[in-house]
Amino acid sequence: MPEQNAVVIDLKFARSGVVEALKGAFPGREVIDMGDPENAGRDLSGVPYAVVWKPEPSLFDRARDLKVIFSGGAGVDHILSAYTLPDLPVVRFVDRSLTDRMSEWVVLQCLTHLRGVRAYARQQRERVWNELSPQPEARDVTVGVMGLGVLGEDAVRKLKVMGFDVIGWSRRKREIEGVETFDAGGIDAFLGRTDILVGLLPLTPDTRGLYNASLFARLRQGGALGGPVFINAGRGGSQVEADIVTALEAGTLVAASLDVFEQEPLSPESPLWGLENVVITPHAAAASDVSALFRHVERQIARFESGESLEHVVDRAAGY
Ligand code: NDP
Ligand code: OXD
Repeated sequence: MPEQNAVVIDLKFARSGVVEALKGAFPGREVIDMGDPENAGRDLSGVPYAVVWKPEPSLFDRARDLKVIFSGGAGVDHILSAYTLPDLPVVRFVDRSLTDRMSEWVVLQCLTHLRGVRAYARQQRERVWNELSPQPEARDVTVGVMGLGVLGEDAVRKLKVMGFDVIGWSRRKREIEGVETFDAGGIDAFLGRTDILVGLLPLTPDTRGLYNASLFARLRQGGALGGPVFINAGRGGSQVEADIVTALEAGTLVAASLDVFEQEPLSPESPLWGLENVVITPHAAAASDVSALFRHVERQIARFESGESLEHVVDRAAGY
């Protein structure tokens, strides 16, 4: 039987990153790495902690004495929706490195659309010297961020530093200095002001399919970029890709940047690949730094074992 304070790891991340990060992690504890074939048949009874990203479905039956489940990422839909979980605390990954990476991606995408990066790349391929005008400034563009949690709030602050006019929307009203915010009921007012929509929402029953034709039609038409832009790095299940394609073709949207998709990997058949005004990244906006993840889990276990409350515990009823 494993030691009483063991940690089981089932992370479907790049294997080399997990192996490297495990060196020296969890000092004084037995670590059972399910990525190691030698552990395939291990008895997991008595193990109190699991660190998981898309774990094997049988894990929660086998590790029946778990006390805390740690998500390998900020999102928890990968576990809440796919398994019948024991009634235990689920802790999400919150870390500076992940937050910084996400804000880099969001700011990059907003600037890409503001500064016509796609159009200049096309001109360069065609050896065309042509200055695009007019050249709107960030202050002429309102970025509406949906989801004002750890990631949304940081993105809002960094977009403001770049000069964008930034507004935000979340389920409950959030106060962020210098930013107009809207709660769930204020969605129409929020959308009607938004030129670039940034999705940083978790996937829950309430947010599934939210980014659809009806929502795109309520964004501010016209505006400094010629029409609305849609950017999503939350979850692909919140978007209706057929509606994105139709909106782009009809001009209801003028451009998009997508890091997440209804089905991942995105099918080679998806029409999104072929659209000039769409930026596609392969769910790479903010990868988890595995060493930082293990340090975060170590800190939370230390709190738990000394009787302090765990941080970043998921509200299982709300789904995030
Ligand atoms: P948080 O839990 O900190 O924030 C979630 C935000 O979404 C909160 O502001 C919350 O509102 C809001 N929200 C949730 N449900 C609704 C709803 N129905 N209507 C309106 N607002 C809602 O999460 P994070 O900021 O840490 O992460 C957000 C998501 O980003 C993750 O769940 C994950 O899916 C995704 N992600 C993607 C990555 C990538 O690489 N593409 C990397 C990491 C995360 P309230 O403030 O009222 O609670
Ligand atoms: C996460 C992700 O949720 O990488 O952390 O998607």
